[in-house]
Amino acid sequence: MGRSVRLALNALLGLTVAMSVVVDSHAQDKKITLGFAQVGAESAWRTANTVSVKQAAKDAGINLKFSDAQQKQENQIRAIRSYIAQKVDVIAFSPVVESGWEPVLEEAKKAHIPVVLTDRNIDVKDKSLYVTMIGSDFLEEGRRAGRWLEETYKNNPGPINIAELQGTVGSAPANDRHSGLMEIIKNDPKFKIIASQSGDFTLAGGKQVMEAFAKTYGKQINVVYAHNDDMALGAIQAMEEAGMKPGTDVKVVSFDATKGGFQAMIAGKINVDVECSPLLGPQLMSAVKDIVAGKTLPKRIVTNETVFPMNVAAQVLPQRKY
Ligand code: GZL
Repeated sequence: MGRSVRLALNALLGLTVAMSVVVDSHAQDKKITLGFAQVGAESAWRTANTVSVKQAAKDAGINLKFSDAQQKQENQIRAIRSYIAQKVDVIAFSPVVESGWEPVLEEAKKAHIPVVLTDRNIDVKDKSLYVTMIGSDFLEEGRRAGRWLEETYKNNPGPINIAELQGTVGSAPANDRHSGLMEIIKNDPKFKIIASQSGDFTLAGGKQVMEAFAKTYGKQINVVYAHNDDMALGAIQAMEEAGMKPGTDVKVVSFDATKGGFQAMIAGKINVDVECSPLLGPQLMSAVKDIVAGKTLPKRIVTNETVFPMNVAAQVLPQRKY
């Protein structure tokens, strides 16, 4: 091969390498845009979750488009469609309920926009509609609460009557916190759920439902099983207005382990709080960067959590972040 041809080929190779470095660094410099469709602002947990997502996006240099669906599925679907139209790099959302997502997720798939679920899961046959689900194991949270009840009442023959304040109807946390409890107590006849109704994860909802339960069942209630702290705090108000003593006459089991839940435990009004961490922002942003970089992720990323009985609340509260 003549010298001139060799020189030309070397120059071409050098140019190609230079171009790939430019393209690659340009690709690395391109700011990732994430479209996030949040459930709403229904509870202290949700507020802390929103703060975590927004702060983590800022820390990661990710351009965040954020929407609040006010706990309505149609608003979340509308937000996801708008992110598809805006051609964001990744879509993430916390599904307000488990069903009804296939059509809009099919549209995201057709648009080649990867989807990440955070906090709550969805019930779909085609698991390729989302890359991964980052969040708590609500079934295990329910089991943890059930095990606490079994331990607390192990020397009590019963009956132990439970009034349940359920979360949003059809949501994964409400379904699974109930199922997890039932897994543990279903074979122990002394436990009986005498009342169960949704308070939609809000303080007002918990208070309203508990007012009705107190009127109908009064002193028959031994345990209030609230699917989150906001409803537990509302139920505490209702019980005190009805002359009941939450935390002593009536044991209160709650979820989330927010600062409000800890303060109620210190006041002796919540007996145990099952942790459910809203601090999912950093894990979400790391997953988004991995997806854009072409890495494969596990289908499920579970957050590690624990259970706080009231007797540790005072010493633990200073370390709590939400
Ligand atoms: C649980 C989350 C629930 C919280 C509630 O991960 O989806 O929704 O338990 C919140 O406080 O409203």
